[in-house]
Amino acid sequence: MTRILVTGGAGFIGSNFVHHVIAHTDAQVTVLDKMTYAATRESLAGLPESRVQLVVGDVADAAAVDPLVDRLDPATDAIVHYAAESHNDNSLSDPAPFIQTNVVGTFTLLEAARRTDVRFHHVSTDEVYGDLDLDDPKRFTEDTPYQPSSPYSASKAGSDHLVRAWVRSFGVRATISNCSNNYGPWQHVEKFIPRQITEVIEGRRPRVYGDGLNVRDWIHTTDHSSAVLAILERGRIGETYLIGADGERSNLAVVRAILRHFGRPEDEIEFVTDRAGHDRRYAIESGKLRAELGWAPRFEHFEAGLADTIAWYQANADWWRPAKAATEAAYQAKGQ
Ligand code: NAD
Ligand code: TDX
Repeated sequence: MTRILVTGGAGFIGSNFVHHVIAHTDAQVTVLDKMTYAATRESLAGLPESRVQLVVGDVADAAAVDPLVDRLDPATDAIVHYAAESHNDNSLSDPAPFIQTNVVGTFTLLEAARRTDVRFHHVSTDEVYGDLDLDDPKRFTEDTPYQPSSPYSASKAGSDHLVRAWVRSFGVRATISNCSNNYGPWQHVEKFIPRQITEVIEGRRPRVYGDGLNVRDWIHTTDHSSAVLAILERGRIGETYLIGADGERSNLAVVRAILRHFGRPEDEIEFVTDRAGHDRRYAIESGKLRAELGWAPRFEHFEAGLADTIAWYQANADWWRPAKAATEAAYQAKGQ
């Protein structure tokens, strides 16, 4: 693989993948990113200019996408598609950008891949499968039926369906990955773990939706990146791979771990208005990825990865503080 076009490569997970590719391959990377509120130029700082280029543009704009895809060589190069509107709460306030970027954006990239026969990897989420009961022994697998709950997860489900249709109808050489909840450096303070870490740093209480018993299956973003690279290099065309690290935790358990880390009482929690349609539990069975591609997570101990992440937010307040006040004002207006 000599050149990879990474969409959304200035976001939380996409930027981690760019670092991973530069560290573990010889590839050149072009990032196509609209630089929305969620993008972070600093996350790409320090990468070699000879190997990484940032192009500001919209994945839903064929005039921005086509010249970049035309540069790629179908024999060696690939598109890895991370760009998305990614926050469930925002999709409940205003679904329109989710449909535009997540559905129309994926369509625009697929059309470019169809025209050029460039290899395509689509980054998706476990939320397309809906949710599980807390006491359900089942976990999501590649065969779980789609049943998205929110405008965000419905838009991601729509994008997955487009990829599958373009593989079957047009022979586009694509793979899909559906990953569980990521944590790590550079995640926007609107998301659960960075919001709670920064609330405690600011001397306030963590804010938990509803009863806090909802379960998420946490994976460090670096483990997500290594899985996507394995799929890109060795995955079977047309296949879907679920990515997860057996990290199921209730929201309350995560918040208590954060409070413990800061030496705060574990009951110093503010329970706030629940999210509409709030999914109860996500859980990933990642046996196919592990058995077929030999992938395994490196961050096996969530508490250790969480401690690293807390240390990172403590050391990088200059980065997150400008976004924090506006994010909290928007939550406060919704009673959250
Ligand atoms: P993020 O919101 O941090 O970053 C998204 C990036 O996409 C930003 O840099 C943004 O500027 C860019 N972008 C948005 N709209 C664009 C457009 N129209 N054109 C070009 N760029 C655009 O999101 P993230 O958490 O890094 O998620 C990245 C991908 O991973 C998404 O596809 C998401 O669905 C998927 N995913 C996320 C998680 C998670 O836990 N965060 C889990 C599984 C899958
Ligand atoms: O302040 C909060 N309090 C709270 O209790 C916030 C922001 C969230 N929550 C809850 C809602 C969820 O149960 O925490 C859990 C995690 O919330 P988010 O960080 O918003 O993540 P989630 O909705 O689970 O979706 C994430 O994982 C799947 C990503 O944002 C998606 O992009 C990804 O597809």
